[in-house]
Amino acid sequence: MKPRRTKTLTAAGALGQSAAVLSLLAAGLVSSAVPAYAADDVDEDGDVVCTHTANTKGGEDIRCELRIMDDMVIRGTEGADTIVVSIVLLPGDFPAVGEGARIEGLGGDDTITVLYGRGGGIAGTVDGGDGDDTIEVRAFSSDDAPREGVMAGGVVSGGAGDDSITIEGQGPGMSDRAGTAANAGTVDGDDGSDTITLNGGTRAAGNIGTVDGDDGRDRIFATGGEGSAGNGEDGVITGQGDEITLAGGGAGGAGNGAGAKVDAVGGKVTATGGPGRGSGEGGTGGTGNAGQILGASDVQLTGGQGGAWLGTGGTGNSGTVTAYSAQVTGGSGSENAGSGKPGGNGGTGNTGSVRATGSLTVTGGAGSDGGDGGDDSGSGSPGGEGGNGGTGNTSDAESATGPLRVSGGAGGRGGAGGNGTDPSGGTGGAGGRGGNGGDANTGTLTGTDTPGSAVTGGAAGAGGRGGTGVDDRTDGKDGQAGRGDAG
Ligand SMILES: [Ca+2]
Ligand SMILES: [Ca+2]
Ligand SMILES: [Ca+2]
Repeated sequence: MKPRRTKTLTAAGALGQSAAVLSLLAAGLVSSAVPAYAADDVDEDGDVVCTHTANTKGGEDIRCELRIMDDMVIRGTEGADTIVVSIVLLPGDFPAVGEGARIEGLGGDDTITVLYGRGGGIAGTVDGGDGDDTIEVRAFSSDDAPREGVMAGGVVSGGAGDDSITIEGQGPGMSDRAGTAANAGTVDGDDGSDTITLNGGTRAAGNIGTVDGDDGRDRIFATGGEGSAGNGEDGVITGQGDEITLAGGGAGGAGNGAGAKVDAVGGKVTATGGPGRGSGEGGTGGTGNAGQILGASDVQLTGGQGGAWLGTGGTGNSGTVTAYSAQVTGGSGSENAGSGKPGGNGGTGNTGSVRATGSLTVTGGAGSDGGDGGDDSGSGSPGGEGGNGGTGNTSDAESATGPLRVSGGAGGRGGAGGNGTDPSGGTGGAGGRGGNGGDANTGTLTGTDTPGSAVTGGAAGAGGRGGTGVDDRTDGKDGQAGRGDAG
């Protein structure tokens, strides 16, 4: 196949292919602004861009192996169509569906797939139309000049019906530059109960554009790639009564990023920070919410777990939340990575502003357990210290009518001492000290006079058991329990 570039397909060029369309145009039945393609779609050189084959579902199988550009319209039928747009050749710096171009499924349960290459995904419009449509947009391959799945100005709309829309950003490519967001344009589920799934590429957010679930009980998922937010920086997600789930990627990405906004009237929002970087001394877990989450019925925010080893858990909320009920929890400390290592500290529950008209629970993250010491013929190794629990609230937490419960995180257990195994003189290692419980509150609490409210310090971690030696005199000492803080 010779390399080629599709040129602009003008109305005049299209009409040149079809005397029938020309007569419709003359009769005023077809707009010259939107060319209609009765059978095969061709460019102005006469090259076939899309082929149409009738399928057994009353629709067409439409395959387009070059990008769809400018004012070109790929239109299905009122039956169930399968439309695939894939760029076989890397065509240069152009989107798969160009600005002004449209793919329309029309009625029926259609499947529309766009596989994009170097130039990026959708700068025009993909519209499933009526029916329960499945729309998928993902990169054809990893590449060194990645773009978004839906680019700024691009639109993906499910149309009426219960649609499934899945969009993936591009991976990191051959260089170590970041990948791309799944959506930098507009994704609209439209009427019906839609499922919208956005997965960011490496170090890129799931959403930096606009997502609207629209009418119906929708489910919206936005997940960041490694080290990035699910809903990143300028991302805006709007849903009414919807279920919205945001997750940061590994290496500490936030669930909902700083500057991001979720307008979730009456819906449920879950935002979880990504786990901390997991090599060497682990990194801090990501923040659950660093942006705005407004108007939800129920909000669950959790910081990411610290990275192994020693990583601190992420903050549950550092942004602004208004909800009917909310639970905000700091991330737990890292899992210990091995013999005698200390556990990571829990993250802070809330450092931002949380206002619930009903109940509100804010909890510091749990410290993780210290690692057990290793056995040795001479002297067993000491156990590691348990991590300290995180502080519950350091800033501004308010519950208007329901109970306000604020507590520090529990300290981790100290690691057990290793055993001295030589029967003639082995000495047991000392158990590790337990982690301290976290403070409940160092900030401002409003609403603690409501029945059921409580402000409670975190529980102390238990000390580790000493290792055994050759006899009682050479057994290791048990570790001390951690200190539990008052509320
Ligand atoms: Ca259709
Ligand atoms: Ca449809
Ligand atoms: Ca829909």
